[in-house]
Formats: sequence, C-alpha cells, structure tokens
Amino acid sequence: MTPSAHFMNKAFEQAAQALFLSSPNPRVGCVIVNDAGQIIGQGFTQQAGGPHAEIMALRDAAAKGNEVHGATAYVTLEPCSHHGRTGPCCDALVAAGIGKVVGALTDPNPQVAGRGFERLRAAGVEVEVGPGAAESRELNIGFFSRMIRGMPWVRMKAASSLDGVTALHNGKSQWITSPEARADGHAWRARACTILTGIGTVLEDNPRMNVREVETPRQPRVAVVDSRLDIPLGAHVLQAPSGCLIYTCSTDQFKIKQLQALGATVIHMPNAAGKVDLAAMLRDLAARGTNELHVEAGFKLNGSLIREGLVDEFLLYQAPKLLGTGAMGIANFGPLDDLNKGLALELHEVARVGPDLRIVARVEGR
Ligand code: AOF
Ligand code: ZN
Repeated sequence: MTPSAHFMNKAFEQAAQALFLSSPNPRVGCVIVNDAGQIIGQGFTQQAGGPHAEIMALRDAAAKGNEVHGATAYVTLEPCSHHGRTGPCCDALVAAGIGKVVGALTDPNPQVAGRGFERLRAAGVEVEVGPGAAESRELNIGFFSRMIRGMPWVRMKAASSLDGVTALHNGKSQWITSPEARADGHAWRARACTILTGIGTVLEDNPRMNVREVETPRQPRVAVVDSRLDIPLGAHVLQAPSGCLIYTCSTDQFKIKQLQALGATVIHMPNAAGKVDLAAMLRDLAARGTNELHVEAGFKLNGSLIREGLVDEFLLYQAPKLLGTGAMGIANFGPLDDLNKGLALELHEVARVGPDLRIVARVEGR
C-alpha cells in the first residue's frame, strides 16, 4: 500500500465515526501527517452546524501541541470553500500553514464542486486528488444522491421468510426474523436521515420508528404517507425526537392544526390521482436534508414506491424458514406477465446476521 493510501484509510476510519452523527452533512474524516510520517491530528465531521473534519483535526493537533506547518492533510472529501453553517475549511487549512492536501474526491455540493481544491492551489498548497474516491462516494451515497439528483438514496428494508413471505394469510407477521436481525436493522435506521412509513403500518403496529437497539447520538426524523390524515393523535411516530413529517392530500384544517400543535409538519402533496405524489415527496425530503431515506413500510406503500421506480436499494432480512402459500410478499406490485418486466437488482452485499440472511441489493443502474 502506498503511504497515501495508508493515511487515506486512516482518514476513513475517522469518517466512519460520523456514520450516525453528521446528517445531513457528509461523513468526512481527516488526518494530518508530519514529515516524519506521524499522525499529529485527526477528526471527523460533527453534527449539523458543528465543525467539519478538517477543523476537528486542526484542533486536535493544536490541543496536543503539534506543529502543523508544512504537514499533509488527508481528507476523505474535498475541503469546503463556502460559508455554510460553518466557515470554509480550505481557508482554515491555508491559515494553519498546511503544505499539502490529499483529498479523496471532489465535493458534489454545487457551492463547493472543485472550488475547495482550486482555492488551496491558488494559496500555494500542493493538492492531490485520490485515492479513496469510490469509498468516499459509497460512504456518502445519500449525500451524493441528494446533491446530484435532488433525491434521497431510497433504501427499502423488509424482513421475510426465505420464500419471501412477510405475513401469513391471517395477517400474523411478528417476529419472522431474529433479535440479531432486528438489532442490525436499527443500525441501518441510525445511519438514515429520515425513516419513512405508511399510515397502514402506523394504524396496525403503532411503531416508534426510532433507534433503540444501538447507541446513537442522533435520532432520524420520521415521515408518514397518510393521504386522508387518518393518523391518531396518540400515534408514537408523532413523538419522534427529530420531528414527524406527514405527507397528505387532506385539507382538513382542524386535524392539521391538531397535528401541528403536537409538533408535526403537515405537507400537502397530492398528485392528479388524489394520492400522495411520492416522487414530489422524495424531492421535498431531499430539500429538507434527507440523504439516506430508510423505508420501513407495508405491502402497499412498498409496492407503490417500487412501481414508480423510486427505490434504489433493498435491505432484505430473510429467516431460514418457509411460510408457504396464501401469504403476503414484501410489496404489492405485479402480477407480471413477462419475466423481463421484473425489477432487476444487483447483489451488493450478502451477510449472515445471527441465524438470518441479510441481502443488500441495488436496482440495476443506480
Ligand atoms: C468539509 N469537511 O467534514 C464536511 C464537509 O453548513 P456547513 O458549513 O456545515 O457545510 C455543509 C457542507 O460542507 C456540506 O453540504 C458539504 O458540501 C460540506 N461538507 N466539508 O470540508 C467536512 N462534512
Ligand atoms: Zn468544511
């Protein structure tokens, strides 16, 4: 491994610590290395509005009394050049006297988009782009999606038997997969900016849709598709610590006021057919800072999202049991009359979680 790749890996170890934390900012890590090849400062992106990775690394070096003049900063994303909630990192690096910056990848944020590297070069700092581009993009798949497509990365989670059954013909569905799989599912919730569910699931299960099984410094926001505003005022999702967004076609002012009084945000988003416009909802979620959207919904909403081509990735847990006929699958789409009309997926990762199988599969071309 080249020294560059080695230190970039160290920067990615930092970035990984921002996985549950930095939403809606990208997960970025930084290590500062002196001429002797020692790491003299390191850090990762803090919560929204907090310092970026480079600032944390510069502060770490200062706190340890380490001189950064002439040192090299390895950063997993281009240092920012804009005034957002915080000041430009490229200026801070220049002011500290950093001699060289190795950045994994250009920041897709149109406010940055190469200007960070340009400003560094203009200030006489040597700049190298790469290694680690693919890893940086993968770690921030939702941030790239939001910046480039104006849409979140939509990840649909479902748990089923090995023959794809989520509920029996009598509706019984609880505990198909193991406690280990449920805990693992919570880690995927924790990395999401927003968790999406449907009114059917709210009425049936009254879920909290929060993170409980893993430690997290931040709870995701919850969003509910509820065309008629049937949500009960006592629904647990209305207590989501980061807020609850309700997408509806209803204009019932009385119910809207009641929900707003409980802290919910009600968003009127009908399509021509009188259903919630799901594509518009996703654009709105992106505009509200959703990088990764974690969908945990039922048969109907899952089916609608799939039929409209809005799902990017499936997170499927399968228990090693068969539940047989007459039962419900994970989503209401089809029946198809042609095998070629099926949704083609690529396996991204296959793992064993406790006794169960976890499959991450991406829609071809995403
Ligand atoms: C960096 N280092 O660690 C991260 C960056 O509102 P602000 O000031 O926090 O800026 C957010 C933007 O900064 C975000 O959209 C992305 O372009 C960049 N993220 N940049 O130099 C970091 N997390
Ligand atoms: Zn920055």
